[in-house]
Amino acid sequence: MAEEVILLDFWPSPFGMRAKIALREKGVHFDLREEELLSNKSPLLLQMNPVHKKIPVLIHNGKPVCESHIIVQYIDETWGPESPLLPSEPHERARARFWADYVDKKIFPAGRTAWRSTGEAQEAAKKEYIEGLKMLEGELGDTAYFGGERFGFLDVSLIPFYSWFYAVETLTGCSFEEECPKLVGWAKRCMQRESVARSLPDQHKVYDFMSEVRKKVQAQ
Ligand SMILES: N[C@@H](CCC(=O)N[C@@H](CS)C(=O)NCC(=O)O)C(=O)O
Repeated sequence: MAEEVILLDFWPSPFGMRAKIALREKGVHFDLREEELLSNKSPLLLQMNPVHKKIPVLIHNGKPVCESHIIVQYIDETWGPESPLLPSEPHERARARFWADYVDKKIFPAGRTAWRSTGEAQEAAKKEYIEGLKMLEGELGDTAYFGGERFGFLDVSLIPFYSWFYAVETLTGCSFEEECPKLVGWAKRCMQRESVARSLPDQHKVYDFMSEVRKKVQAQ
């Protein structure tokens, strides 16, 4: 029986990007459905993720999987066992999951506050964002990817945020190349992978989107 794989997405979402990268790493064909997230969530999204009503949602043969890290792990367990994203050794797996959780708890909220706010709030969030990225840069060390020589789970978790770098730099006045050059080198290496290059939107398009959201947030 032919498999049906649908991904409910919203193009600037780093969470959606994770799912797209993982599917492309595994060579899975999927039907990408763009949601009108800000104005009109589809009945399918509300039916498939009634708890959070958020994208991404992966629908595999009619069954939904929600939450980006859970989706990436599901993809890893379902397809392409010859090219795993999570390491096989339990402690290495735990380490990858720990830092991926750190990305969601520290990197995402600090970055979001940095580009949406102004003044002292922006400065504090920018500092936190840069500190968080430096921490991850230390974790990367001198290896090609977070998992060593292989592109893996933590790379998938973090690389979407590279598409936000230009917007965050422009809206907050900082340079990631100066602050964390090794991490930027890692990001450029990831961008050479087709799975990543096809899944990350143009940084200028992200900037235009964020500038519009920012105007709305600040007018409230
Ligand atoms: N923890 C979730 C976060 C997903 C998320 O925040 N999705 C946003 C788009 S970036 C969304 O669907 N927002 C719609 C809403 O909040 O109503 C994950 O990892 O998938």
